[in-house]
Amino acid sequence: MNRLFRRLFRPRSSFPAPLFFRSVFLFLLFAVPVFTAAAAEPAARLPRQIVLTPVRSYPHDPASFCQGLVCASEGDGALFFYESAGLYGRSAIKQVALSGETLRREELPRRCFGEGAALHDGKIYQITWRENTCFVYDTQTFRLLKKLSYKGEGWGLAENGTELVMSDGSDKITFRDPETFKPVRELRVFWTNPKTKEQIPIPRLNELEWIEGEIWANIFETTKIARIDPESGEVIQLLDFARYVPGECRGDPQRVLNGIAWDPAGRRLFITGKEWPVLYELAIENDPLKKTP
Ligand SMILES: [Ca+2]
Repeated sequence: MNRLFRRLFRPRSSFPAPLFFRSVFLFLLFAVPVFTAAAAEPAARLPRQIVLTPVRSYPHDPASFCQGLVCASEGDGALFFYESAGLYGRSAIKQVALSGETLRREELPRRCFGEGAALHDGKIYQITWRENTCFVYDTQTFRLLKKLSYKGEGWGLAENGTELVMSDGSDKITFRDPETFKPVRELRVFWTNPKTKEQIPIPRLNELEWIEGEIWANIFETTKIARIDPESGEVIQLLDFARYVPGECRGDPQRVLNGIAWDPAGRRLFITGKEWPVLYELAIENDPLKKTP
């Protein structure tokens, strides 16, 4: 290749090929591979309308006031969860097996109300409702590494690979620096009325999950999860989980849907709720990224 470049960029007098052929060669050399690479990119996004199907259910501790749920896996690939539990005097960060068994548990101070949790760079981040504190733990030992502070309420937490993504009960999503917890940017979440094109704010965003380049947020005291475009804030789809609310929790304003976790390797969605006795695994029926065996 070096010889080829030297020949191409030799002084004109010693290069016999006309300028036209040199231009064509350069186009083929640089532009074509770029176009080919772009064309070979897999579809990175889920369809605008996805369909979810239940796969199976697992036990969930009915004493756990689930405020945040995130998937993780052992070295052997076995999946488990980190779960943040809320309420004053009952808040904790937990490692929970798929069977529902609590494998590890660290209590929060009694003055703290646990909220969303996320994993980033081998650490668990757990925010609190009105205590303006994010606890950061080592994933292996649950040792408290540091405490970060922020203004306002803490509701849901997720991460997008480089930033933490946080809700505060309004229609606002805040992207934060994982080192300092300082806000990087904000997003307002809205739904566009298809008839009037009016943009309607969607408040009470709660537990979050980052799924295939989208923010998924459950809307407090409803059975709905919004799929949100993280660039514009527009709601792509509202998914309704009313059929999954356990009989004993129906009509109870406390025991609502409030746990969303995504397993990117198995492409599995897990949902549960506050003091729900069950956790569901669901699959995306029309998932373009799911490899068929
Ligand atoms: Ca989550």
